Amino acid sequence: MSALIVIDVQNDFCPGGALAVPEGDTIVPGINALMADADAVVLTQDWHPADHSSFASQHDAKVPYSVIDMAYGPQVLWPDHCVIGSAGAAFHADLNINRADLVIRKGYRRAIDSYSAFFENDQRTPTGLEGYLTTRGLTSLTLVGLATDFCVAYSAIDAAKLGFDVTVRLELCRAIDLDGSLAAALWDMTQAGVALA
Ligand code: VGL
Ligand code: ZN
Repeated sequence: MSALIVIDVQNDFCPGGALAVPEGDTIVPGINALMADADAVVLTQDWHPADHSSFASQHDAKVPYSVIDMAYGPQVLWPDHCVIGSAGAAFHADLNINRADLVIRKGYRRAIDSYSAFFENDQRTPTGLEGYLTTRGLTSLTLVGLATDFCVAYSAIDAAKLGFDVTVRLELCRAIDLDGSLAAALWDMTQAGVALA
């Protein structure tokens, strides 16, 4: 059984949003079309408290897109984005959210960011998605969404490590691409056994 996992198709990651991914909105019609073929559809939603530690605004003299050391390792600092309950955190208005069986939120703990839909950035704290998919017998996963080089890649790599059969549909993803992060993410996904289509 197959699940379509739609990563973070939220207003803040689309043009005009706080952390806009170029062309982030252009993938929405194709994602909606792909939902028809899936046995299950899961949406993820980046969901941060206003004082989240991944926001540059929470650190003295730090600018967005710089990197700091957190307790769990290096962390990129972002513009404030996807604040709980805000319009920016809402799904893109054209995304077919009614088709979703599950919405999984992530990044709601102040001290830990969470790119992956499976584990937070400490690589240990689970979101619960593995258990949901496993108990429903959903072993084959297709991932699409935003951003290719952060939340999509981290989710795909964790899924492959957990033993799921994983395909990323690159034409239905868009990247932030900071300092070669897209090329690195494509390489890391391939190394982890993720199929790139
Ligand atoms: C994401 C940066 C910060 C993503 C989320 O969805 O790729 N990137 N939070
Ligand atoms: Zn975030």
